[in-house]
Amino acid sequence: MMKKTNLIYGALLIALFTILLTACATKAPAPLQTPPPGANTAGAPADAGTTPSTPPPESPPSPPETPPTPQETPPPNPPTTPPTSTIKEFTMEAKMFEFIPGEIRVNQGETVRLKITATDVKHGFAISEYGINEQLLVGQEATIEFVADKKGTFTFFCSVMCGSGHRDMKGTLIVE
Ligand SMILES: [Cu+2]
Repeated sequence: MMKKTNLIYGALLIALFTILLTACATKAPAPLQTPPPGANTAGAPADAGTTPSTPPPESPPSPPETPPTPQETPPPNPPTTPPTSTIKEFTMEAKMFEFIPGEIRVNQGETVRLKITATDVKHGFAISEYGINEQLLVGQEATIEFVADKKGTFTFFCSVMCGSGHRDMKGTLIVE
């Protein structure tokens, strides 16, 4: 009895396995085979469609890369530098009882550099509005530098008593 039962169970198990295997084999191949044809067919067109569409996006990026922009940037820099370094330099003489030249004309924002030498006695050079007041020793060139940031006409004058005409020892600074 036992042996027969075992045999029967064994046969049933084998049958079940066979059925399962067959079923799996049938089902497995079916799905696998079906997709391939469909996938290939659909895949080819899909890829074809994707491929053409991909290049266009890449093309647009290329234009943005245009180097012209960087090249245009350099020019602005050079022009900016010159104005900044604008210095108006004047060599002047101070003597009884005048400054030579007696008139200095500059543009607003320019840096003014005055090189003044007293040739007879000690004098001074002052511009009240710019807070300038320097002594000018005989034979020694004094350098006075300032930024002409205030527009207008200003009087520069001798600030060291140098004689009878001292009060009339003046000149004019014009900032336009
Ligand atoms: Cu003086």
